[in-house]
Amino acid sequence: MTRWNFVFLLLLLLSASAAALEQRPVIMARVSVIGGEVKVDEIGVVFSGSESEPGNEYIASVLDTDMRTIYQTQFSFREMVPRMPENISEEEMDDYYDKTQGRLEANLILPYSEEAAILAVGKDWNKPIAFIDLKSRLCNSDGKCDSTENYLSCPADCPMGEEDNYCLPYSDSICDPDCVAGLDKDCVQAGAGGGTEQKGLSISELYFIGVVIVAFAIIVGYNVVKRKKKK
Ligand SMILES: [Ca+2]
Ligand SMILES: [Ca+2]
Repeated sequence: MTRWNFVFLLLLLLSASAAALEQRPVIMARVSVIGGEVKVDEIGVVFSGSESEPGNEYIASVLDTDMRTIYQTQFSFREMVPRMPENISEEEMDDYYDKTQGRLEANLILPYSEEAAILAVGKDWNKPIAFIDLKSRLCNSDGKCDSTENYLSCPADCPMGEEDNYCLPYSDSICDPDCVAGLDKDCVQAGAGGGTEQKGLSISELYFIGVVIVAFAIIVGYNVVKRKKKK
């Protein structure tokens, strides 16, 4: 291998690993089956570089409102051994076993698209056993930020400056109240409770704006004087 080939290979490897780590918006959904009923227990859109666990028993399809497939992947359910709650009576224990025995679970990571409307789950791609409504969970457009919505999936209901339990530390002049003050540079500490608030303009920013205004005034003034002299 020549030296340049080696350098090229190294660059290729570096870019491949960077791509593997790249964060993209995904739908994270915890799907469970109890007594044949398929449910979504938790769902939300987050930035992530992870993939679904590999499997081949079931097919998950993300469909748009016209039932066209946007994305399809294979997965398997795992049998879950639920954690027993503490201080539980015998009666409650029977009830608990009935509810949780044979419970299957899968964590799906599906690429997010605004078109995503339905999650279909089944053993055959053309015979789904469950249709789960994604739209109403990820963005129901009712003007209220619900627990399964956030800025990524529903900016209309969860605007950037309001709490949605998901920190996006963008330098966008808006303090994301879900971030601590150091993480989102647009936030400052508010009181001793660890809360944050929107940062005002800093001294250096005010100074910069002042300099720009003065420079602008000088240029305008200079041109006015020059024009007057010409007349
Ligand atoms: Ca909502
Ligand atoms: Ca911000």
